[in-house]
Parts: sequence; C-alpha cells; structure tokens
Amino acid sequence: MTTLFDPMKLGDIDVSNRVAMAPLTRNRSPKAIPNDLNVTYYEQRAGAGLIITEGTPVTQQGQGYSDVPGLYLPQAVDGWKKVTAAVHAKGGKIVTQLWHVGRVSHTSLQPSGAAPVAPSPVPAGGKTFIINDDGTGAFLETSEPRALEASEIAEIVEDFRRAARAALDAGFDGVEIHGANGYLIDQFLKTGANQRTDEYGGSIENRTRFLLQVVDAVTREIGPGRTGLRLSPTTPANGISDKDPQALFNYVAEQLATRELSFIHVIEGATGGERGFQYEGTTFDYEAFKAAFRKAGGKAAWMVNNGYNRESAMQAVESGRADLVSFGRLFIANPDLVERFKSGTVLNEPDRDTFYGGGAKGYTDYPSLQSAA
Ligand code: 8OZ
Repeated sequence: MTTLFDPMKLGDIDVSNRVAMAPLTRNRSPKAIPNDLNVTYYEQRAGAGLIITEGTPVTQQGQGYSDVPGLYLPQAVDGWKKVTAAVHAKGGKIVTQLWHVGRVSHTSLQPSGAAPVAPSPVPAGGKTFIINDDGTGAFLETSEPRALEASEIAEIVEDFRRAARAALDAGFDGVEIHGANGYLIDQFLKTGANQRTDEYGGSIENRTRFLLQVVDAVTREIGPGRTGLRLSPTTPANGISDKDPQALFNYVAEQLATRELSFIHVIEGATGGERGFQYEGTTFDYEAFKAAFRKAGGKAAWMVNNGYNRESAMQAVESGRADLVSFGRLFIANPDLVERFKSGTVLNEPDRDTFYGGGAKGYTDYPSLQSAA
C-alpha cells in the first residue's frame, strides 16, 4: 500500500514524500526581490516532499499585492538562487508558482499606475493587500480592469515562458502555473469574468485557449516533466464563477492529459474554506474530473488541497484518490510538518494576524520539534 510518506516521481522531479507545501502569499519580499528572511523560511520547510513557492508574478503587470517576490527582475533571480540552494542543501525539492493576477490588482501596483488587465472589463469586486509607505498594511478594493487586446495576450504567454526559463536559471526544480483562485488564467476560463467574443471567449474551447497556450509555451521552454498546474474548479475566490464548471473542467482535463505534465494540483471547493462549495445552480464532481483526466491518458501526479489534516491526507493517498496532498496553513505554523505527521505529534497553531506582511514574527519563528527540545 502506498502511504503519504512514500517517495515518488512527479514527471522529472523525484520527491521523498507526498506532503507538499502549498503556495502561500506572505508579502515579505519588498521590491519583489527574495531576501535572506525568505531563505530561512523556505529552508526551514525543506522536509516537504515538494515546496511550491508563493505566487511569483511573471511581470510587474502580473502583480496584485505588495511585497510579493517576482521572477522578472535579475535581482529576484539572484535572490531565488539563495532560496533554492538552501532547500536543495537540506535535501528538499522546490518549484515556483508562475502568477499573473489579471484584474485582481490595484493601480498603485501597476506599471505607470495603469488599470489592471483582464479578459473583459468586469471588476473582481474583491480586495487586495497593499503595504503603505509607513509599512502598515491595508486591504483595498481591486481597481476597474481593462480588456486585453489579442496581441497583448500573446505577450503575456511570452512572459510566462520567460519566467519559466528564469525559474530554472534560479535553480528551481520546475514551476507550477497558477491557473486557480480567480487570477488571470481562471478569469479566461470562467464565464463570470470572460465576456469576450473573439477566439479567447464564448465556447469552452475558446475560454481554455489562454491556459493551453501558457502550458504549451512553458512546457516547450522547460519540459512538461518540470511543469505543474494549479486549478480550482469551484472556488469563488476573487469574485470568480462559472455557469458549468463540470463541462469546462472535463474539457480542460482531456486537453491536459496529452501534455505529460509533472502534476495537477486541485483546490477542492472554496479556497481556504468550505470544501463542498458549489457555484450557484451547479454541481461539480471532483472524482469525475480526475477520472476524465485519467481516461484521456493523463499520467501526471494528482495533488489535492484544501483543509486536509494528517488523517484525511493519509486516507487520500492510501485509497489512491490522490498521489499527494498539499498543506498551506499547517506549513505556516509547522516548519517540520512531515516529521510531525510521521510521529503523530501535536501541531503548532497558525496565527492569522501574521499571515500577510511583517517580518520574522509568525514567519520564521514557529518552533520545530527539534528547536523546541
Ligand atoms: C491569499 C492572499 C493573497 C493572495 C491565491 C495567491 O489565492 C493567492 C493569495 C492568497 O492563490
């Protein structure tokens, strides 16, 4: 029987166990450059089978939050080199999450204070986290977006490709494309945000075009075995919704199946919330989604996320329902989460007040079993 603690191959990436660290926005990289505090944070968590970094915008236009590290400045690549070296020295594996927020941004974060971009001029209606000049943080309404021209879409695909190359230059084992949580790729996929009438809107095939162009550009650049993808079929995060997510994602599954990716990372239900959440008037079956992928020949590892604990994660892997499970909040509070899961030890509680922004407090000062002893 396969267990949560068994090694496996994720495409070209060998991992020592099936406990992954989920991507977590922490807003502790001023000027979009990873620093020594970030090195310590990731190094402490190298026991994860796979670390997926926080979302790293592929361009400044892809930024939606203050102080998140990017992959578009040479200094950021140098900063990430220290992170990947530290994680590798501890025997860990680490991929970075390639991110474009689309409409989930604020003019103050955009080049020349411009409007954020989106498939269509439909506001997200949510909030983004901004750090003021005095260092205090605030959640502000996202700004009104403008619709992308088709030629600009091709440029963003190219931005993803370039960032994937930068990721390998920075020493990452691969990348995870952020196709989830109401950000740009999810905005193209779903009817609630995409009102286009060109080849990027309307039919499921058209709405999926941008996702597949990004996947193909990234896999051509760094290889499919180093490329993962995160999806959230039914999340309401950042004001996103869809009229028929099952039909959409069964098509996505079939299209992805032929692309030999490293892993598919599925957020079940509402991100960080109710796992049974459904869009109004729809029902989505996660088992059917996975089955559609396997039936179409998809071999990528299947990673699940959202509110799992030790028992439910062990059960998910032992039953074969998932190959890996990722943990966000538990990894914030427990740098040695894998050791704690193995021994069944009590876990540290995460402190919400220090999730976004700030310094070492609530970031690198959670005790490991070893440091506590
Ligand atoms: C929480 C706060 C800010 C960003 C996501 C990148 O939901 C995020 C995010 C989460 O994927």
